[in-house]
Amino acid sequence: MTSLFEPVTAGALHLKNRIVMAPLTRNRSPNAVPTPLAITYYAQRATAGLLVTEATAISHQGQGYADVPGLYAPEQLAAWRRVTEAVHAAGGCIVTQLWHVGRVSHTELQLDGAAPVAPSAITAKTKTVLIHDGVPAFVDTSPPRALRLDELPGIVDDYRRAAKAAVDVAGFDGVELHGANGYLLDQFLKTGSNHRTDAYGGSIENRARLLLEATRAVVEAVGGGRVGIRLSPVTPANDIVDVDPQPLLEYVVRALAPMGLAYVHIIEGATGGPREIGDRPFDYAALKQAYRSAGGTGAWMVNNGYDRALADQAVNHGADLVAFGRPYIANPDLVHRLREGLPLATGDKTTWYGGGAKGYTDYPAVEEAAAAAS
Ligand code: 8OZ
Repeated sequence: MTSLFEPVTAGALHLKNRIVMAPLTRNRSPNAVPTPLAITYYAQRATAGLLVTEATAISHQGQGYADVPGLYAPEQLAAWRRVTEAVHAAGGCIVTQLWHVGRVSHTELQLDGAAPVAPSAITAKTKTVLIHDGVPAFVDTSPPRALRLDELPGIVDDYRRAAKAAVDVAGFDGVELHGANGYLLDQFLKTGSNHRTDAYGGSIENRARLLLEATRAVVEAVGGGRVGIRLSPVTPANDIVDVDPQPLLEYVVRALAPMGLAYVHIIEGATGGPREIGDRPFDYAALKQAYRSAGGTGAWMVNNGYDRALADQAVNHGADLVAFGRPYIANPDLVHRLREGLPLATGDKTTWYGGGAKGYTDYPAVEEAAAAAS
């Protein structure tokens, strides 16, 4: 029996347990700069084997929501440096999630009010978040323009530059490419959003090209052992859909296998929703098998709706890491609570996105809660 609480190695990352804090968007970084509250927030959660930061934009063009952080300006990197130092001082390991939202954006968030960019000029039927006078509001995304072929190398360079700066300047232990949830790389992968007729559209090989080029660039920049990637084979998040996800995702993981990645992070089902969707179940075991058969040695990280029992079952069936998202909002000491079988606190949804300390850094660990009550 493998235990969730046993150490594990994921590439160059030596993790003290198999519990991962999943990336969680919190919209508390005005001007894309994390505030000192983020230092407390992540340090409070440093008992996780691995912390993955909230999705963090690799470029201004990659921004799609109000007050999400970035990795493309010196003040952003300096602010993240204080976060990574605090996490390391608390004995934690932390990677940042590299994000380009593609079409899931709004002209108000783009440089000079430009249109968001996408594989094809198809508007996502989804919402983004704008904050006016401190009040978050969900608004429709703006119609995107299709990226020109000659712009794609620049986007790959943005991934490379952000990864290098994240590790060398901001002090992260590694990076995770956000290849999931209907953002740019997923938009290229899937047929609903990619209608291109050039080398980046059409066949599976072509649709996977940008994701693989970006991953290779990031691996060259920081070493494969410090790189993870998040994929969501079937989530409908952000209006994303593919006609035939099984061969697409199996192709992707086979192509990732020789890159020596630290881990592959899979969202099973609908992000933050049901683990089973549609009438054709996705075969996650076959996906993992495709990766291993092609020589992939990275840790296999599973995510979505896990509790202690399901997580125990997953590690006993060969998952190396289990990521917990929403439970981490209100349970900074989630590892302790899972280990001891203690009840989990539920977070206040009204403070998920935007605001300050309330609903962010004010959730106590169980011991603190007990001390306050006595
Ligand atoms: C919730 C709100 C905004 C963004 C994702 C980065 O779904 C996100 C996200 C989640 O991956």
